[in-house]
Amino acid sequence: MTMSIDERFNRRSNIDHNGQSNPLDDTVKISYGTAGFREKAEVLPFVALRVGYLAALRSRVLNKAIGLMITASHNPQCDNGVKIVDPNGEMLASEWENHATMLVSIPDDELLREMKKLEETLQLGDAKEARVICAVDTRPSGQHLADAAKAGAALCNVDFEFLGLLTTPQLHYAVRVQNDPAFGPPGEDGYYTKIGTAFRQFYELLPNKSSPTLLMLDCANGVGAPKARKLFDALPKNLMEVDFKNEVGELNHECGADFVKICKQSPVPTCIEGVRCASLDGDADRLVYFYSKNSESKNVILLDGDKIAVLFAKFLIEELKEAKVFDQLTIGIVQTAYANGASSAYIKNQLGVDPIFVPTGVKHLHHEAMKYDIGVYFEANGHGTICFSDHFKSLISGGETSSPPKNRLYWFSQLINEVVGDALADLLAVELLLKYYGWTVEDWANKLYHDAPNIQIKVPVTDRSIFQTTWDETRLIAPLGLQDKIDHLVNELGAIRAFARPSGTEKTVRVYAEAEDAEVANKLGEKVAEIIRNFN
Ligand code: 16G
Ligand code: MG
Repeated sequence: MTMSIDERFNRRSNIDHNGQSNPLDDTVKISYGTAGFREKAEVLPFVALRVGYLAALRSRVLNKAIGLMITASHNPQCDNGVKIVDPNGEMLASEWENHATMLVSIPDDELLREMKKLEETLQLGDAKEARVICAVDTRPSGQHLADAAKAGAALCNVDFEFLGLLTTPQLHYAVRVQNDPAFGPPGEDGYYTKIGTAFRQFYELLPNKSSPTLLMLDCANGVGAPKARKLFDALPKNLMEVDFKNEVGELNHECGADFVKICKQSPVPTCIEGVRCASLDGDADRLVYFYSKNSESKNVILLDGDKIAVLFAKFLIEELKEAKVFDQLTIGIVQTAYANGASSAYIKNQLGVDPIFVPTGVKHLHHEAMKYDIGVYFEANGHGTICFSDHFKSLISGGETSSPPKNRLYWFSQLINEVVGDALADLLAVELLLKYYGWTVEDWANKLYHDAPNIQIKVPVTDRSIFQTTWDETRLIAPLGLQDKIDHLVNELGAIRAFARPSGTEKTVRVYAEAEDAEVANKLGEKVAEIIRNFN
């Protein structure tokens, strides 16, 4: 029986979700940011309900499964977030971000009217495949928010499938295979099967199968811990030796990819000198590597997203050249303003590809990367992946469709989670390439390029919206005069560059400074931070 929207809305009082009321006053605006809505968990139930409704609406419009991930990634444990995953496993289409922002910005008494308006404009039909697939990270608030989202989906009469704990990339995968079964085997186990098989097949093609060396894995006390264990359990024994750290404890507290990247320090517990270490973030879509040269010090040598991008791109370009298909494909390497200048120079001068720069946020990088047959994208913070076109896929399989081709390029592309940056898939890819090149983590750090000294500083601000930048985020256009001051400082100190941009996820302005000398970079960063602080 088809229920009218009034009936559905009135019935909601029977649903026990505690979440429909907007607790925010009119002065507080929250918008669908770089990675969905992110706030203190206690204000989010009404957001989860409305976003659950919107996800259901989108699934009815497209007659496909839509994903809903409840996570605040690397933010503190007390925060949470809600974001929608589109049917192909990618980020929500930008025109729907506006619907999302509008829906969560209105008071309760306008909600029904706006829902009616949306439903009228979008013309809902009979949608048998419509459903919302939801997962949560390990935050204590996750279950409650998932319940509120379920109540939201019920307002649109759409089935809600709760998959429980998953990494963000696993939820993206689940949504994609639900809508496109050819993408891989279904479910969480299907995910392990797909990337586990690709790992094993690539491993078989390695020229040198030396015994494994220890990897210390910092799991940020998050969902990556149980999921990485399951993944490694699905791999053949004796191919990897992993020491799991930070599996249980306060999420992201003094550990995890964001902490290591920003502080350039070893997470607690301190890593052992010379041992290859990797950190995941709270929802396991970011990965950085590091190692310590001196156990007495907390400082580490960092191998961030740029280093991973360069490693992947170098391998792909070499393989394409060897397979004599390099000239038949387009390759793009996408970075943001945070990419270390030395990585961009290496990509341009050594790999022969002009890097492309886009604003922060996976959606921008992914969108750009999709324009190429091979689109490698990474943010310096460790989020990234590679997109492969159909042309690439048919070229490397040489027209063979009955059995998978026996080449490294094919299995590498199968290992990569091309719908979104995936720390676990990227980790296995890095591990294989280090084996392939016969490199230690130190070789990887030293044989490609050395990072230009740099610093990132977070400056808390009361209103980040007054800080506006150019599209590529390298220059401030408002408040007027601030960029001139930054330019002046860069010149005065003889540094390379500095920029300030408002965060899309926190109430801060982020300052980045780069120079040939670490002291100069630090001094420049501090001075720019001071300018922002004084303005606030
Ligand atoms: C989110 C984005 C990440 C971006 C970061 C920037 C996704 C899935 N994640 O984590 O790409 O680097 O926000 O945060 O889009 P910021 O705006 O606070 O600097
Ligand atoms: Mg994350």
